[in-house]
Amino acid sequence: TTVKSELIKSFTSEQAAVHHNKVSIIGTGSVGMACAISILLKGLTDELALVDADEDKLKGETMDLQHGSLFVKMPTIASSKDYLVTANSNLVVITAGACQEKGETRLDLVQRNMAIFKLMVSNIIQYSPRCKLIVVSNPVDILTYVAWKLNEFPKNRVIGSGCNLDTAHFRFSIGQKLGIHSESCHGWVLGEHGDSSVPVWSGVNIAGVPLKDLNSVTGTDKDPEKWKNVHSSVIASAYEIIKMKGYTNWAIGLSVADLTESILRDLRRVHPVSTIIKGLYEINEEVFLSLPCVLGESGIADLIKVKLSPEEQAHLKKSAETLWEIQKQLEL
Ligand code: 6V0
Repeated sequence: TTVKSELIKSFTSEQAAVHHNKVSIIGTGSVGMACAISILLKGLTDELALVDADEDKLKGETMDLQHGSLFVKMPTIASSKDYLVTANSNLVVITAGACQEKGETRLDLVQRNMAIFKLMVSNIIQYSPRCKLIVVSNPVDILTYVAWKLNEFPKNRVIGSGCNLDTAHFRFSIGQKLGIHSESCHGWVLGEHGDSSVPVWSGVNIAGVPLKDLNSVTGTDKDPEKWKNVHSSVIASAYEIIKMKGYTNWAIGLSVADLTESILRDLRRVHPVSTIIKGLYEINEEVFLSLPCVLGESGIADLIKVKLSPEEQAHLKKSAETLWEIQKQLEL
């Protein structure tokens, strides 16, 4: 006899483990783990699987998380280098990727990440053919395209985290200027994640009051209040944070958990995420840019047709052309 057999009387041998809300995270770096903890704390999943190429890091992160089980309602947390651990996932979040090396061009980095994605995405699909994918790794719009293109994944199930973070930061900064919580400051940053994102100033409003109705030059160079700087700081801050702490992770983790909630709970909330934009806004290239998307259990269920100014539309078109210049050189 053992202590366990003395203490516990076995009641059934039936395996009842039917998981409906399994989430897998590929890459247990700073971003992957911020996604993991944010998803766990929201209680969104009944099984979490982690995958990383670095086995020591993977094991260390998994054990560290598991030891906190006492304090939150932690589901099963499994991890392995082998993608079998991700089998039957409802949602897979990709945060793995190579970092830009000294002297390496953006194209070289994309090409290197593409090789990683090729293997990763085919493994994910093999074990979870019905899953939704959220791509976080950078350059996110191009890698979302790669994930879609390589495997002919249905377009509704490949989602780039895109401008979800940029928009959250934009709304936070508007809130800081007004003394109002971000949730009540409405506005959208669309297009390419990062340096060339497009703030849609015409839509920025608080309680239905558009800031542009109060001053028509809001967001332009002519504005004496310089609201435009709100967007410039969205672009600059990633570099600033990386300079100070080496990486960014908390806000992206929280924002991915918010997307996860809409998908797993089939909420049909609207988020600015990266999707194939071909055929809209006179864009004819197969590129992924952020638009307001309705997210639910099918992934991207619908798109919202935002009315853009001619300048905003031209800006999107230019981003599309820039991305396509890179994408057409990729050896898929
Ligand atoms: P990190 O801390 O270097 O983590 C990356 C992880 O990926 C490491 O643990 C690696 O071991 C792992 N990895 C590398 N190759 C493979 C592979 N082939 N298979 C499995 N695992 C692998 O980076 P960090 O977590 O800081 O960032 C991850 C990615 O997120 C980067 O590409 C960032 O640029 C990107 N971000 C995207 C944001 C967005 O808004 N879309 C925001 C922040 C960061």
